[in-house]
Amino acid sequence: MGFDGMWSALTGVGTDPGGGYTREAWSGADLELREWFRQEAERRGLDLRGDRNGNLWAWWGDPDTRPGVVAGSHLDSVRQGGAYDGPLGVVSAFAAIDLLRERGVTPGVPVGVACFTEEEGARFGVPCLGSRLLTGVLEPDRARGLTDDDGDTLAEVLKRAGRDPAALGRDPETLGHIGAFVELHVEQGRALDGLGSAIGVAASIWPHGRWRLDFRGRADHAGTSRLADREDPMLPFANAVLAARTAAERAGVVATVGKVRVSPGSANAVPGHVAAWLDVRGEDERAVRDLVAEVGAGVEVACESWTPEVLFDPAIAARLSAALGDAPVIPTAAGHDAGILASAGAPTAMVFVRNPTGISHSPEEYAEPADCHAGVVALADAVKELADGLLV
Ligand code: HGY
Ligand code: MN
Ligand code: MN
Repeated sequence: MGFDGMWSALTGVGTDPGGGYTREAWSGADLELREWFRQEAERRGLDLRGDRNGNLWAWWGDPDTRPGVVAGSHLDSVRQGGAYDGPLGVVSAFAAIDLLRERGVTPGVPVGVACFTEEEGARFGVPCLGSRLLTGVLEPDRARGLTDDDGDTLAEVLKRAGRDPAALGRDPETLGHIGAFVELHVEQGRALDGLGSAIGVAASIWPHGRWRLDFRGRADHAGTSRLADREDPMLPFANAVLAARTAAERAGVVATVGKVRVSPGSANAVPGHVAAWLDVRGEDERAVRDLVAEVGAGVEVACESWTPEVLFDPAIAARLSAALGDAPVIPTAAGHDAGILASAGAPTAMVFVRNPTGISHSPEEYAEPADCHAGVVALADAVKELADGLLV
């Protein structure tokens, strides 16, 4: 089944009545997507391996004999997210293997398709959960204790999915299979559109992090409590949101509060507690950290995830740019499993596909079919280029 067939098979999975897709890790939608991945691997005679952290790998050739080239991404999404962020990379990886086979190319090293679990961190709060566990940058005990909005821990959810949470942890054997990794991803911005290029190559990922802010007050009656007597946590919360935006504009970084939890959440009660999540990113790590320190002054702040700047190997980026018709080499402010693998020392690259809307984490995220097909060709060329690099 070529790109279009695979793509259409996914379009009905995890659709959200509010729009877009909600495909959270270990949800029903995720289990459907995992089954899709298994079928596509089987259809191609690939050796399907699930690792201890819930990531999926489908191999053409045996990576136990020698490390190979892996292409992949993720299938989970943010809530009411777009169709392309993640799945475009996984579908394109299977289609790239098809294209290499149609060309009669035998890469000379094993070629794998990877699907990382909980890349968005939309359920358990830590993005790139699967690749962080794989590479050992996330402690398994912390991971097991992460909770979703229902208060279920990752350990409990894994058990319900028939998996052993005790198995979580750094996986040197699986890591050893990766001679090189390349992630194709829809661009989450409009740089390629502005450059008139369907394909791009990643130069870097900005440093970025996610912090939880807790504002505590005293629940009270919305009508009978005097304003002077109130300890309303909504006020310092509101000030923090406005302060984050002002500081971000001043520092040339971006700051977002996209998730807030108010408790108890009655329309006729002053809340007792407000929890909010602050996402801050910027080219300059110092500016990012200074913003968090400023906005978090006097507030309970907990860092839930931090990703230092990722500079992809410039030699690999240049080689791929040349192999892909002098594709532009551009930075991104979006985090990716490729960034985690690069930080762990794996030779890694990213290939971007033009997004004419520039919008992502939204149903408006888009890539033209012709650009998606160009992405498959680019990914196949990138895999072959990286495989040749492993053979020298
Ligand atoms: O949030 C991000 O940067 C990515 O889309 N997970
Ligand atoms: Mn993504
Ligand atoms: Mn994303």
